[in-house]
Amino acid sequence: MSHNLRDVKIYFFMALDFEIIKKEALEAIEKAGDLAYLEETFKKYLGKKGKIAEAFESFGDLALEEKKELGIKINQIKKELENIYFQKERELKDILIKQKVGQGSADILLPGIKPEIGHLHPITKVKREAEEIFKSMGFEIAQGPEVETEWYNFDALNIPDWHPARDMWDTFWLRQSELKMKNEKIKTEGKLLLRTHTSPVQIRYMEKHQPPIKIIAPGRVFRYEATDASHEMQFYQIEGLMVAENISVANFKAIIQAFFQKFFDDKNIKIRLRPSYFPFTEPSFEIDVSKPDGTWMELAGAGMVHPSVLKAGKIDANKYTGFAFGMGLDRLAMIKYKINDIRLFYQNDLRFLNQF
Ligand code: FA5
Repeated sequence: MSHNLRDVKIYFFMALDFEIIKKEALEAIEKAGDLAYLEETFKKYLGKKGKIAEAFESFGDLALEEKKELGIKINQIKKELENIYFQKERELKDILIKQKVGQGSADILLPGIKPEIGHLHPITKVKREAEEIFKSMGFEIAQGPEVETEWYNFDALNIPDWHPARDMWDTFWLRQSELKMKNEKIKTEGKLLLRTHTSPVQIRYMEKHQPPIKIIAPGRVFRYEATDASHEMQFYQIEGLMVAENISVANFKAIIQAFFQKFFDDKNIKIRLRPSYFPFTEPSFEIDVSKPDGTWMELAGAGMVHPSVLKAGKIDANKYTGFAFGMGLDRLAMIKYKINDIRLFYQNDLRFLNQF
């Protein structure tokens, strides 16, 4: 490769020039006492119209070989200067922060801004509290599906389709075609519906377990009925079932009383049992709890499990007896939190929900 003497000379002079610029720039960066001066220095040497860029332009007519070498050299110098520039910038910023903290304009002891986190819905709270109390009394938690068959929701609970008691539970029936259900199931268990109460869980559990049985089954239920201050179309119940030898109404009374005392944290809470009718219990009663204003609110239906129901659950009705109850969780929450309209729970109004 042949080197033209003129180009070699220019190369050396220019390389020297860059070394001088570099030295100058380093001194200026080193000297910088604040960020503004540092930025100026950057512009002066490393900016688009800075000294390095200017010098770069001036070797336009240099031979290719020398041009290349000079380019490599300049890039090295630029990198070196940039690194030193950024290091200096960090140092100056640190000094600035320390000064500000010292002057008290940034109080590092102030508590930070808390991120907003959600909280439990009042019904969920009440559900969990009720579960804990029943668990402490030895009950296990069972579950069943919200989409039920006619058999579990009605027939197995001693309510065949001709029975007038079906009218007690206005029902959302599901269209079979929409559900792609197997016809075999319809033949044996009847049409599908949204469960109107949690009582079908009793049957589902008894089919798989023999006494002693002591369960609760909390969950959502649905009724095709008009809403008002104490009735929703969709609400929560908590079912209870205890089956063993020699279970009597006295056992039920003791347990439900203990539950209410704990739940309302009041040893003198007043409850009353009213005679009632459910096809799946005999005798049956309704449980009312006294509200703070002295009036009564119906909280649960209950009774001694009907022998036909034990049979449907494959349990020997001659040997075992049991009690069952179905309590409205929403109504429990209404009394606990003094809420006079059940519909508030489902409107998702944050002004209401934020109170819990
Ligand atoms: C039943 O649903 C029976 N399955 C209860 C039962 C279980 C009886 C086991 C015997 C043995 P009832 O329809 O009364 O019963 O409802 C029970 C409770 O659910 C009521 O006491 C009430 O607290 C609540 N409840 C009923 N309907 C509504 C409604 N539309 N909105 C809110 N809560 C309701």
